[in-house]
Amino acid sequence: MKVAIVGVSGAVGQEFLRVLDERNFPMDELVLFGSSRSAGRVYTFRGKQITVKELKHNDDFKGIDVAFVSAGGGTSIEFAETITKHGTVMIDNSSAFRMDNDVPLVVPEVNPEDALNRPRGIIANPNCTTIQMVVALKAIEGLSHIKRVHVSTYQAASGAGATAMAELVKQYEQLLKGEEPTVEKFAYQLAYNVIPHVDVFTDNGYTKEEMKMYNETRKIMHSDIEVSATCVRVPVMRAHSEATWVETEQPISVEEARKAFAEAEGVILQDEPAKKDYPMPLFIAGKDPVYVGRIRKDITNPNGLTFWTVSDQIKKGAALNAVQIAEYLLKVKNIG
Ligand code: 11C
Repeated sequence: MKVAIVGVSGAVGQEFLRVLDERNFPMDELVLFGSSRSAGRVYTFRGKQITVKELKHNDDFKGIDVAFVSAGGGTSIEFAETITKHGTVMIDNSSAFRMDNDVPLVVPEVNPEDALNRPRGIIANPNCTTIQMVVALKAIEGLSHIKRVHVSTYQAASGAGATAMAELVKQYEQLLKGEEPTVEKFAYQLAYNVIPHVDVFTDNGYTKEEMKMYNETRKIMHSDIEVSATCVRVPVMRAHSEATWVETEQPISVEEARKAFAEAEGVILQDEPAKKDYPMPLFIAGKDPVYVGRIRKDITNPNGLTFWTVSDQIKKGAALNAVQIAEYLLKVKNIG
């Protein structure tokens, strides 16, 4: 196995290094790519020093089995042909190809087989808020078809990248010193604030992030499910949280839901509110699963159930999900 990471210097790129190592991903060689700015940097992987190559339109991907790409949509679009033309499977973290009919959009706990049908050699990794939601929804869908979801997200700074995380830290430091905070990555100061605005607004009043949750969920779940989202940026470093209300065809009891979550792949049930035990981003940053708690009947709807999820945005929301896709392809002997 020969593996590449494209965009290795970014927050997700760095997480790819950690996740591949942590999971003992089988490989003979790792090749790192970046922009002209990060070319020449050296990263250590499994005790070996690897120099970042500049991503260029050449034959550098010849012989590479799988490329984990996280360098923004523009780079993905520009380099997809260069990356895939010799048979490399491109697992793309950007939103560039997610809704294309000939590109599968995959969460291994939900629709792994979709990864096998990839006419363009590209598999898209969904948006981080969608990933954690569909992992949880899969458990409920197994009990009764989900007709409708309302979801409100509490998204960490990490979703906007490493520089945004640094900006949040800097804002607190500046405010403590009585200085004017730097505001570059977010619409407003995020420290001591929440911002109901992630990505750009679309014509229907929802943001692109909110519409991704609508469209991507339907594609991944192969479902007519309706999703109405409000996406909010909160001053948290790297795990996203979501408050979710689902309406199912048949009523589901809290006990049934708890059992389904406890047995679901990729889910940890953390739901003992009387003991103040529920998932929180502070304690879940750096962890793999999607944590589910605060499960209760929706008092406004007999077919409604509501719960709270938290998952690390850079891990399950990005790098880990992509590596799990590659692990699935290896398991079914589809690559390597
Ligand atoms: C955020 N969810 O938290 C975004 C980041 O479509 O891959 C990921 C955007 C995407 O800002």
